[in-house]
Order: sequence, then C-alpha cells, then structure tokens
Amino acid sequence: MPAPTHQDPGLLSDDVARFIPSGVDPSILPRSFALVEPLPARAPVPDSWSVVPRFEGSSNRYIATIPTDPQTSLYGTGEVAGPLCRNGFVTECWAKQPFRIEKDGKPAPHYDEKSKSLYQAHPWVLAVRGDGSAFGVLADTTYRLEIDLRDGIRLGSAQPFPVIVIDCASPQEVVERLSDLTGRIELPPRWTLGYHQCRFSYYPGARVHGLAEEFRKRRLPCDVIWVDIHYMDAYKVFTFDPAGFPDPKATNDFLHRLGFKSVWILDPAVKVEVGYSVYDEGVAEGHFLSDAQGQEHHEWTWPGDAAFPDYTRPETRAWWARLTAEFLEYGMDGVWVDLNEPSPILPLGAELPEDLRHGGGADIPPGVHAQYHNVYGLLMSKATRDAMCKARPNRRPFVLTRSSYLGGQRYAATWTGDNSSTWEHLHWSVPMALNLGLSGQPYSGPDVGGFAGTPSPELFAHWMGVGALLPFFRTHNALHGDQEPWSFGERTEAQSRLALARRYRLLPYLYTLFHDAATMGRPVARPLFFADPADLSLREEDHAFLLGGDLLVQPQLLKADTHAFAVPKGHWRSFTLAGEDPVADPAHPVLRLRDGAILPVGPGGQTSDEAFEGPLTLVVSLDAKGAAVGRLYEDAGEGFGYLEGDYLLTTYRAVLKDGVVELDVAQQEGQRPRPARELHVELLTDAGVVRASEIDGQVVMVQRR
Ligand code: NBV
Repeated sequence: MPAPTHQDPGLLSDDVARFIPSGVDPSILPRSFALVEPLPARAPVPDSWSVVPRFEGSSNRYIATIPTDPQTSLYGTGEVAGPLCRNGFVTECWAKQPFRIEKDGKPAPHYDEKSKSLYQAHPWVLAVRGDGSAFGVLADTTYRLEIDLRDGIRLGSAQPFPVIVIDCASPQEVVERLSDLTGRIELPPRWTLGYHQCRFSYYPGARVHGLAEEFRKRRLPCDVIWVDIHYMDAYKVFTFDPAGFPDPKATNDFLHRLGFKSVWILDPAVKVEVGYSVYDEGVAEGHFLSDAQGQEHHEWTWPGDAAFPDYTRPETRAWWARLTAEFLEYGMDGVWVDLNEPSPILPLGAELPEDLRHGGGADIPPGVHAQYHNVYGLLMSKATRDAMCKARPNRRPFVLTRSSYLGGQRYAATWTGDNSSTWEHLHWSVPMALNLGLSGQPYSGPDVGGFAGTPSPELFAHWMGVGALLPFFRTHNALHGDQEPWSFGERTEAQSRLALARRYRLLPYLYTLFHDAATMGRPVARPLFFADPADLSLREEDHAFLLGGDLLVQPQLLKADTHAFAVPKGHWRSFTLAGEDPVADPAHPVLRLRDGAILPVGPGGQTSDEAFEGPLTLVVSLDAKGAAVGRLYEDAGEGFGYLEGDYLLTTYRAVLKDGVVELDVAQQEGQRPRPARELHVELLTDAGVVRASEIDGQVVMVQRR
C-alpha cells in the first residue's frame, strides 16, 4: 500500500494549497523557480479542500496522482504540439530541441504531436470540471517531470516535489491565480505588437537595408527586422562579421530612420578560442559549466567547440548582462536568445550531461545540471532582460527566448520553435499559443510560414491571416526559399497586406489585452471554452479562439477544411474592418464580436506608432438588452510613465434608448489626457454594419466626461 498523503499545513491563500509527500522533510525540497517569491503557508488545509494529491513512491521515483472524472478536460502543460485538450497525452518537462532523422539519413529540427518534450518546461495542468469550475496543479520542481494525462493526472519525477493546487469557480480565475504565484509579463514596448520579419539569416547588412526599403516601398506594414546568427564573426557571440556586418550601428540607424526597430540574436554557447575576449574572460572569471571533476565542459555548437555560461551564478549573470549592455550600444532594440535549452548542435539532439556542476550563489544553491537544466533558458532570459533594463532604464525591455520554464513570462516572450511549413503546423500554431497562455505565458506565436521548408502560397497566406491575430506575429524561416509577404506572387502579397492591415487596425484592442495580461495575468489569446466553461461542446475547439473576451476568431487552418466550428452561446456577429475587401477569402479568419461588446479599432498604418494616432473607431454590438461595454488602454507605448499614472484606461458604454444609441465614457482611470481625435462609431446589426450617421436616421450621441 502506498503511504497515505501527508497534508503539510499548507493553505497559501483561500484557493491555493500546497502539499508535500509524506516522509519528505520540506527543508530538503529544492528552491522554487516557478514562484515569484517563497510562499509561507497561512493555515492548515481545511478538510473541505477537494483536490488532494495522493503521493506514492520513494528513493528514486516519486509520484503524485489526482483522479479526474470523465467530464474533466485537461489543458496547459506549456509548449505542446497537437490538440488543445491534453486528455490522453504524456508530456515530459525537459527542455529539448526536438529533431527527427530525415529520409536522407540526416537529422533535422522537427516536432509533432508525438513529441513528449519541446523547448520549454511547464510543470502545470489546468483541469476544467464538467460544471465549468476548475483547478490547476503545479508540480513545483525544476527536475525532469513526467505529466501523464491518460487516466486523471499523474506526475512523476526522480526527486520529491511539492504540489500546489489552485481551486476556483472558473478556469479564468485559476489562470489569474497562477499569475499571482508565478508572475505576469511586463507591459511590452508597444512596437513589439507590430509585424516582425525574420529569417535565418538576412545577410549581409546591405540585404537588411534592402529588405526594410522593400517593405516601405510596397507599403506593407512592419515594425521589426530581425538579425539572425550570420551577423556574427564565425558564430562567436558578441562579435560581428567584418565582411557582412562591418558597421552594426549603421544598420540599426538605417532601420530606425525608416521607422523600424531591430532585434538581434544571442546564443549562450561561447566558442573555445584563446584570444577571443568573451571566452578568455569567461575562463578567467569562472563563468563556464564544469564537469564533476571540475573540468570546463565543452560541446560542439555553431562556432565549433564551445563552453556554456553558468547562469545560476549571480556573477555570471552580471557578466552576461555587461556584455549584453555593451552589445546594445550598437542600437539594437530587442534581444533574441536561442538554443538555451541548452542545445549543442552536433550531434543534433545532444544534451549537456546531467551531472555537470552549477555553482549557484545568493539564493540559488549549487547543484547539478539535472536540477538546473529546465531553468537554463529562464535564467539566461532574466540576465538578458536585466541587461536591457540597466542599459536603458527609460525603455521597456524586449527579449524573445526559445527555452523557458513556468514563470518565464516575467522575463521574456517566446515563440514555438522550429516548426515546419505544413498545414498541420499551421493548425498547431493556435493550440500551442493557447496552452502557453493557459500556462502563464500570454506572449507567444509561431514562425509564420514555418521554419523548416517553404510553404505554398496558399499556406503562407493562411498563416499570415491567423498569425496576424496571435499575440506574437513574426515570419521566420530557415535556409530555404524566401518568405517575405511578396515572395509568393501578387495575390499572396495582397492577402498578406490585408492580414497586416487587420493586425494594425486591431492594435489598440490588442494593446489593451496586453495591459490585462500584465496587470491581471489574463491570456491574450484564449480558448473558446473561456466564453462558457460549462459548455462541454467548446472544450475541444482548437481552430477558433478568442482574442480577449470579445473577439472570436474563426480561421481556416487545414487545406481541405471541413472543420465545424463550435460557437459559444450568445450572439457573435461577424464583421469586417472598414476598408477590407468584403469578398470572403478563406485565408482571412472570420471575425465575430460578442454581443454586448465594444471593440476599439485604430486607423492602421505602416508602423505601430501610426496605428495609435488618428481616429478611433468603436465597433459596437448591442446585447439583447440594448447595451454594450468595451475598454481601451492607452499610454506612451514606451517607457515607464504608465507606472506613475501616465495612462488612460477608458470604459466605453453604449445604451439603446428610444431608438437612439447613446455612447459615453462610463469610467476612466489614469492621468493621461484624452487625445483630441475623431471618434467613429460602427454599430453591428443583424442586417450588417451601420455607421453612426446612418443609423436609421437617428444620431449616435457621444458624450465625453
Ligand atoms: O540561429 C539560427 C536558428 C534560428 O533561426 C531558429 O529560429 C532557432 O530555433 N537557430 C534555431 C539555430 C539553428 C537551428 C537549426
């Protein structure tokens, strides 16, 4: 018989409890990296607490099980390919660069729904019961952990681990409570919400300039150009290729003049080369991981034999931050940190030995790589983010990381790694972003068009269509064919232009959602079941999704798409944004607005700055009672003035009274002056859109307070 569960006196708040396996001394449990701060228990867990894990095992296998009934749907587990609903799946929390052996016998990056581990580790499950109430289970360990969801929830690891349970009336509340525990994103610089163009790699610098000019010439909105590893001198981190990128500052200046921002990549691995200052400093100051015998450990990566910084050491994080701050002097606006699972390159799939030694320091105890592997990316992200804040105290940091861990949203946004140019991967773009959002990371997106391979024009157009409506919107590809919006001919370019126009018009709403993510931990892209958690028919819908609470997105994600969308109760009126070609094109998701909602829409533009200037349109969909409400968050888009009150959060309200729709500001918060701008109102009715002046001869009254 397994030992009975010992209930640690562990009520952390009214709806959060921590459990520790019996016989395990809590003081030997490793430090938590998921939690923002250690959480002392307030009181014993009450007898009425319903979700109690059952612990079993000892010595080298620790199991915690939580039975679930057949109506309970399981989600989360972080970055996973395949369907949104995770019942029946097994995930291994172990950050890993996935690959497969191709027909030619060579390994290539690849993942699919059978991949148990991807680049990030989120030891977290969200369970939604039949009645719509929900609980979440957090295994508070950084060690390798198996999450088996084939029959209830079964968590297994070689090390003992505490389990934190959050139990609430709805999945939304569970996700918000999770963000109280593991932190929220910082409000990102507004430009990062625009379109990003990337490839492996735009080389040389002149090509980067040409690319930027092409976007402006073709009038395709774009905010950010990305610079991948070929800018480095022989792939040595913090160096520049003298032939291709002799003057990186000039490249950044050029981009800035055209209204672009730039993000440049950094890899953790440092080439072993005496005379290369980064390596020499690393050796002299003891920054690299060593083996059990104390020998510096090397792996084969892009630059050849390389050593790996030990980010558990505060001195190493400070060293990395100093190098990054110096790098930023060339004018990069953001930093992309890659390969930080960490992944050697050859042989593909190789991993750092689990017995490597991490030095730790301050609040991180020394330990083996088995303990710190899963937080390598999180600690690298933190060091990089800290560097950005220190180097530019008046600018918001932007870091994109490939590897991360539960809570990593505190330091960086993420993307879903090396996907492929297939319809299947287009589909997974949606559930992957949704499950990341349900795991605390609201800021993610796929490589639009697919990283490996070249998409057909049709696939690229569909990917642009849906990518424009996911939180992070970046096209990226490997060393294959071109993947710019104009690379697939005129029709695809026009489709891409429309996808971009939608994104840029929706930016005010999206930015409001990012504000909600930063302040309340609400995901930006949300599963459809958030609209009605007790409606079982919505649980497996993973083509359609919600942006915020009001906008329903119905994309065509498969080539021959026969998907029948589940739709929440209520009246979700479809609409097009003014200026859109109303001819239905399956590359563009159908947009529907919830009845009772007001959607703030901007004028669009070539850059995100333009998209926040000029007229504001409020798209109104009245509910059966003739009322609607919507919110708009505005601030400077950059800097930290918003923390001192320089923002404006407006709640607009529309009410139908005697045939007149009256619209006013129901509430406002913040001290930022209301911009003087035209306000347009569009009322969605069952007969179509009516603009303010046309509403049946009646007038829309806009009252400002
Ligand atoms: O830096 C090159 C690539 C990058 O483009 C990609 O997005 C990362 O996921 N990087 C991986 C290293 C090499 C991959 C084959």
